[in-house]
Amino acid sequence: MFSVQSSELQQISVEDLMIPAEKVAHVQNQNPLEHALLVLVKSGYSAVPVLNPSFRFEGIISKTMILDHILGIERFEVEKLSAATVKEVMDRDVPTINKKDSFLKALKSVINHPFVCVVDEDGLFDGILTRRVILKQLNRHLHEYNNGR
Ligand code: 4BW
Ligand code: 4BW
Repeated sequence: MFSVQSSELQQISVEDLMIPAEKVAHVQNQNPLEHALLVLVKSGYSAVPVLNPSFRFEGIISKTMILDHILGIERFEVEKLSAATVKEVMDRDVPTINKKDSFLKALKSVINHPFVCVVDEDGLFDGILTRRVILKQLNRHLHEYNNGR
């Protein structure tokens, strides 16, 4: 049987698979919601990381969180987009991972989240690890295993 434990997957760390910070769309905690919505719509992503001005990871913000925040009784109260900032709406309760963590930990972390932020010991943002990259890697190993039999 295919064993994740016994394969070369054990040699791979988060660092080998992550999308580095400079390629990740992000917003700052002090940005108005309007700016965050613009970044989300223009980038095409459903959610992006939130950083503070010193590049420390704070949480994530999604289109759904923003729309939920501006939803009134009968209409979307779009004027709230300039009145509120990202830090009032973002989700802080999200797991993070370290670039030295193993493939197995990475695999587990993306079961419940489409992406997980990679953060160092000082809380600085290193990048993200996506479900796509993890599944691609797993798929490659499954094919290599099957072809080798
Ligand atoms: O612009 C895109 N390019 C490509 N190649 N694929 C995309 C793009 N936008 C979406 N996708 C695909 C990916 O397979 O749709 C999936 C869901 O996107 P999402 O969640 O709902 O916007 C993508 O899956 P994924 O690559 O595993 O990424 C999971 C989530 O990670 C995305 C988004 O919230 C975040 N993300 C990915 N790359 C990012 C990013 N956030 C900021 N900057 C990036 N470069
Ligand atoms: O209500 C939720 N509960 C849990 N446990 N996780 C949730 C929930 N809402 C979102 N999530 C998480 C999941 O990891 O955020 C991801 C992105 O949600 P999305 O895309 O942008 O609404 C969720 O990833 P997923 O479970 O792999 O689901 C991927 C996409 O499939 C969702 C949504 O478009 C669709 N989907 C999943 N379950 C659905 C559903 N659509 C309708 N009904 C469902 N029960």
